[in-house]
Amino acid sequence: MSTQAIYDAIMEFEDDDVVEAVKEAIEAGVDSQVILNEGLIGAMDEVGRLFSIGDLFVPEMLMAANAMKAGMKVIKPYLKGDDGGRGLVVIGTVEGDLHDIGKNLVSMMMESAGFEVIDLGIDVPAEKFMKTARDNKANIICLSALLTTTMTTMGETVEAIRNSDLNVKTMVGGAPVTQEFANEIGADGFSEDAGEAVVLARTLIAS
Ligand code: B1M
Repeated sequence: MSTQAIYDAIMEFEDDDVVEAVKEAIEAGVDSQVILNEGLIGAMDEVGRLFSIGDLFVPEMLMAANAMKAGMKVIKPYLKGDDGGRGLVVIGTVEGDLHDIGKNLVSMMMESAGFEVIDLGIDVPAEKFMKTARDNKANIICLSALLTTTMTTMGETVEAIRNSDLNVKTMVGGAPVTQEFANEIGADGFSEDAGEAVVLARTLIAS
């Protein structure tokens, strides 16, 4: 069984069909990472491409995002965890940025890997990241940004954390974020995707 039905249902913004297609794929034994990467994320990449060339608009992008979220709810319990994760992670999308699908995915994968996760949601100011980390003695703050404009905010947030008295590592990610950018802003780590984020978090905590 392929993941085409999942992909198609997202492209048609049909939340119920996405849920059904994901359930069918799981029942047919398709690997959860394949469902995620080929079906769910694959469709969102295409939505982004169509938006870039003016074939889709914001309301449609939002409907696709909601359809993807419906699918993510179904797949959440099947994302493979292991017993490697220990520690507390505070995660959020930086101030000015409303994208949360990738951040939610990182959050889910961290939880499945055994980390305790406090998810602050979207549009999160630096002060809120720092207060939450301080109040909960977090090991890592994870920042997500999807817009080139909010990469600046990400840099400012990392700087504020570094200039504070907090003993916490910072990890950054999101489609426009790169390792070079992470180095430039002084983040402790960068990960390309949610799976890599788990491995990196474990390494940072051990270091
Ligand atoms: Co927006 N949007 N959007 N959007 N949107 C992008 C990002 C864009 C690339 C589309 C495009 O032009 N092709 C473009 C940004 C261009 C740029 O900055 N250069 C864009 C734009 C322009 C905008 C608006 C400005 C549009 C407008 O209003 N004119 C507006 C901005 C609103 C704001 O934030 N202030 C806007 C709005 C929206 C919606 C609200 C409609 C919706 C978001 C809904 C939601 O998230 N709840 C939306 C969507 C859906 C997208 C696209 C199509 C899909 C994003 C997504 O969910 N991808 C996106 C195009 C694209 O990226 N292909 C686009 C799937 C997700 C799993 O991937 O988030 O990259 P991603 O996460 C990955 C990795 O990046 C990584 O792990 C995940 C994979 O495992 N990762 C991390 C992410 N965060 C991490 C944190 C970590 C580690 C890894 O911590 C350590």
